[in-house]
Amino acid sequence: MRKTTRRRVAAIAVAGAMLAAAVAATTGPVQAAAPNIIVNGGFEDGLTSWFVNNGNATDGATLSPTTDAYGGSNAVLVTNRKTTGSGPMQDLSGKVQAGKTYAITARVKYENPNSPATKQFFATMHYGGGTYTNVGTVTVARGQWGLIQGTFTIPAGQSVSTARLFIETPWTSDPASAPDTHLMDFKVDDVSVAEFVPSTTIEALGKNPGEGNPLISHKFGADGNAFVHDGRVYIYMTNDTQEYKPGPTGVSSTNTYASINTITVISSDDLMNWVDHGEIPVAGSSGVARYASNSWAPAMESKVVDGKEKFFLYFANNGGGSGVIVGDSPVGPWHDERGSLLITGSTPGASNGKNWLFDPGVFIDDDGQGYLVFGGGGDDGTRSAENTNHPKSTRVIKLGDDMISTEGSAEVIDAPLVFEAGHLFKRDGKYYYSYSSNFGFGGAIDPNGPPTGAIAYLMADSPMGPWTPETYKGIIFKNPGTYFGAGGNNHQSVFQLDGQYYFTYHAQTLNSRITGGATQGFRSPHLAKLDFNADGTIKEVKGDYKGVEQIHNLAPYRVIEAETIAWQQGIATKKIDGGSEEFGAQAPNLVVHDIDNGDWTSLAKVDFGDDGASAVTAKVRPLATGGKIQVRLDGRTSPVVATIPVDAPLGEWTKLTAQLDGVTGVHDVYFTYAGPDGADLFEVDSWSFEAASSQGVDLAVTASSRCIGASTYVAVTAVNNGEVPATVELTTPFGSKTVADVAPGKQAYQSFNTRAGQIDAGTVTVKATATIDGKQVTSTYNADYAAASCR
Ligand SMILES: [Ca+2]
Ligand SMILES: [Ca+2]
Ligand SMILES: [Ca+2]
Repeated sequence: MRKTTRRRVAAIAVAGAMLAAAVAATTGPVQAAAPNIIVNGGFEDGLTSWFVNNGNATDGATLSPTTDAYGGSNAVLVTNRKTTGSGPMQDLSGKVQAGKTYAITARVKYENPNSPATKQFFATMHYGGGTYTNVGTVTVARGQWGLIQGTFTIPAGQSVSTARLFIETPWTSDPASAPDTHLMDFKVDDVSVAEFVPSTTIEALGKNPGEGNPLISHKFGADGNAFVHDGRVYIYMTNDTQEYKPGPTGVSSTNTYASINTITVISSDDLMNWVDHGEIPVAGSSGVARYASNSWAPAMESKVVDGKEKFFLYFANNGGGSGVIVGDSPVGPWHDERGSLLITGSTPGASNGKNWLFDPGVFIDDDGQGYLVFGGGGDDGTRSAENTNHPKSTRVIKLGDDMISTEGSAEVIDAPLVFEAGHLFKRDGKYYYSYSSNFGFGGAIDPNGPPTGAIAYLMADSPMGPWTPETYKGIIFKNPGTYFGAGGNNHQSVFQLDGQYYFTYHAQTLNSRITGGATQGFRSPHLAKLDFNADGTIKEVKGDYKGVEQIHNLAPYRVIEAETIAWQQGIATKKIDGGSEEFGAQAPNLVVHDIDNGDWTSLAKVDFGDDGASAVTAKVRPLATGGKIQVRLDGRTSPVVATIPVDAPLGEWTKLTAQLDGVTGVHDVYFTYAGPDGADLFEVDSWSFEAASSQGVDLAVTASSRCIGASTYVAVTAVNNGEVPATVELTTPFGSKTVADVAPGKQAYQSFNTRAGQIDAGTVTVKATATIDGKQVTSTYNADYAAASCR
């Protein structure tokens, strides 16, 4: 099996030949797996493929094997150096290509007691002639192995016919004048050069424990539109993550929105723990609406049509039009019922020839009539005050009963300084049209209207308005730049949950935390409470990281998708085949992946009750040996209350359980992931907890191993010592069996054929469920069996 590399690389700026390279302080992205192109990088084959750099006539040194290795049992020792460039070299001609980016790592150590306490080392590429480029570096303490790291892109026009890599110390013209400083002996081990394949996994802590904003920190999501269904709020967002392409320094190119053709969905019923439902493929050749090329700024409503509740997801096909797809549930499956865009330039009243036909906002009134607001832009190039303050670029139109057609003509909304992000809602018989103001079209901005890039609103007595400048009531939310430094566009929605109104907005907060301040247009969803004055006007919202309060505790005694996350660091999510155990067979199911040693996820305010939890179960797919899940309460460095060893067959989904003792009351639960460094440890699909009970199901469980012929068997016996019948599930590594209605005093028994002549000692798990005093109670027992050999 080929060993793959997977490591964090430090960002490195490479300067000219033999000059000190400046190393940036930021942590670069984790690189995805790619093979090492260095031969014998660990010197386990002695000096094979290595020689002394001979780029200059004066270079010279002696290479010899040493058993003082960083890895394995050998390394290389460099002695008798004549120049600072005299170090071990390998020829990469024909292996590296111009224009490609590579990651380099190597271990280096020097021990000369007369040398400085620290010393810088370089990995350097020599492309022939005088072209030397430092591609990785470290400053290492004397006597310790240091890690040379770097990423480098070979310039597009660079000849690589004599590409060579070597390890050296910083150049100086007269090294012999201070040989202990410049020409010390050193050792090198574990040299690796691999093509750099950037990972889009976000490594930064993007959402601080205890805080509510941004709602998610493992991906982006813009233009959030909230939709409440069955006590749960779903937020549909422009999938900015499609444009996120971090380079070797961990910084992405700017978000142009051009490639965005999916909509990302999250949901929560408590406003702190958010479930990732993945991406809806809306536009493009593999989208539901193949006639569209983009899916920006979604909006969602549901309505019973022909006796069946349907879910209508509207989207902007860039600035040119708007479409709608139809779902069977808030998370699909999705259908194209129309076959063409809903709003185009030929929609009656929609276009004035200069406005955008995007940003659909859907609203259904109490009488079942649907409305769509849309539109934006409208700069006519005149730089006039009239065009700036009254571009009249947005519209409202009635929807047909089917919600996928329009009725009549679109009416102009004359909202002061309007630009985009129209959203319509109703409260106490009043209708509200909120929108983002523009950033100036060149004319003087009317001080009686909103400031630029803010969320402003109008109030009227009908969904159709008329929406005149006289209905303008002020602003709800200033530009996000006011609160978070990074500004940009502004987008909002309003929803009601448990009697409270909330306001969604977006801000480039995760983007800014990834880069340490700079932003490239990647937006994240935020929430705030929305309060009203007695006259129905809106109290201004202020942006913050604190967000909103969790509105109720999380119930643990059930399946909880592992893609339910309050706070996390270092993980990513992906969709897998099959439905969701928690949300149903038709709902998409995601798993947490890219789990490295030190990564973690968490659930906020889990209520274990007075009797507490007796066990925690993870549905996992092991990818490496030696991984484990540690469960902690109230902090990611708090004491471990349970450990789930993830030792099961690699690549197979399996449920693993650990017992919990004395976990009662309400706690934030942290799952911290541990295992060997550099390995992709496992994936997690779901969690579940089992309630302890003062009235548990009373079982006596025993397990044993024995031989029948040449095969080993594991036998499990569970005697029901309780007073009511119990359903008993016997689980071993060799299979499981469920016995229903085991009467008091009776037993469940199964002998499992291991189909092996020899087995190691192990543990069986027995789960019993019974109804005690009208309450369903589940108890879990473990029992050990001995190793056996029947050969
Ligand atoms: Ca070695
Ligand atoms: Ca990770
Ligand atoms: Ca899942």
